Amino acid sequence: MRPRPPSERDFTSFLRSPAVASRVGLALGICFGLAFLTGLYSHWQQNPDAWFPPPTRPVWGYRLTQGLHVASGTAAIPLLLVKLWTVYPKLFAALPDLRKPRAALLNALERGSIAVLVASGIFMLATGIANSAQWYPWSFTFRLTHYALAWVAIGALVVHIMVKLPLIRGALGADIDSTENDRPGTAHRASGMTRRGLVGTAYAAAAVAVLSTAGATVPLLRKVSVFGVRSGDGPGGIPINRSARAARVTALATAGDYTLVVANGDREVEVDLDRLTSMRRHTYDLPIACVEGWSAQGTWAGPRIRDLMALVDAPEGADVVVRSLQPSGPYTTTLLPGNFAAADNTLLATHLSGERLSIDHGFPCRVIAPNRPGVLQTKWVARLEVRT
Ligand SMILES: Nc1nc2c(c(=O)[nH]1)N[C@H]1C(S)=C(S)[C@@H](COP(=O)(O)O)O[C@H]1N2
Ligand SMILES: [Mo]
Repeated sequence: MRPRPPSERDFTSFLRSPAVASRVGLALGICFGLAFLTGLYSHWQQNPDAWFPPPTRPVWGYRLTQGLHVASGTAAIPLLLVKLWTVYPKLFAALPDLRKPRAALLNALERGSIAVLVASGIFMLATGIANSAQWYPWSFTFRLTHYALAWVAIGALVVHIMVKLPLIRGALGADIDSTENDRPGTAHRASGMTRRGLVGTAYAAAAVAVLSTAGATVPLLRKVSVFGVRSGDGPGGIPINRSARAARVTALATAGDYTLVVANGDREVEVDLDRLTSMRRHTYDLPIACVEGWSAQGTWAGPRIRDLMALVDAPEGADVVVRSLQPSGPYTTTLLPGNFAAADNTLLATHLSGERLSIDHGFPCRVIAPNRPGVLQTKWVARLEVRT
């Protein structure tokens, strides 16, 4: 006998039902929506040419939004797996009658949006997870690709929800064990697991996934966070993202003749180490909040960027370009929008936890500004200049 492809009716489990799919799907949709919004915010934060700059307050803002971004993406992984398992038989559903164009069109739209949604959704979660583990096994730029595909995924999700709305409403409105929305061929014998059990397990798996990674940003969870990518160890209680050695900056950062250059057009002032550390020092508790999801609070001290820019009579509120001693790499030049450059708590930190900054945290000095992605907290600063 020739084997035949499976048909929808071969899948008889009553767990694979709209009742389960809509409940798990609702949670998944919330995760995708939250990840999308917090992702847009992060993208805006990192875009130096944004129409208007992000606010400098609350200082923990980015720590919260990026923590939520990574947590919602993490929670989405088990939910997506359960959702795909639940709806898998629909892949083998009979094709619509082409003599009914309206139904055929809707069906094509439905299948097309699902294909795009599944592919882009898996891409988003896979690249996100790899990124939060600091693994970049690709040659495209992560941020732009992750951002572009986010629009594709959210667009496909909106189409999917619109097409399915009547079924979603019916399934969510009815009791979870109601059979009225079930696929044809569903068997109603009790099997080992109930629908409630499966949905509860999916939610619990999502919660476990979040708790086992969230210690990277919530210190209280560190003990249960067995898969947390960052421990929270490191000088001054702050993890080290890229070490001085990895950035090939050790010799330059420890050179005896180091001077910081502050520039406003042609006007330049050289600030040597003695002068830098004898300037009026301010102390603030501010987090480093990495886009990869980990974050940690530190007690930073150093001169205000504002006071340094005043040495060259920079206009108040001017944008400042920050250049690192680091010879190459994506974070060697960053932009401090004027509102950040002018803020009281934007420092060129020379100290962490009362001690001189360690080489891996950016010795001789680094930018620490409130409510900013970690990637913009430039280490081993060589030059501050007014943007022209
Ligand atoms: N010059 C330079 N600055 C940098 C980086 C870098 O690679 N080079 N990494 C950034 C990133 S991604 C983060 S999260 C923070 C981490 O700072 P930390 O290593 O002191 O924790 O530094 C930022 N500053
Ligand atoms: Mo980072």
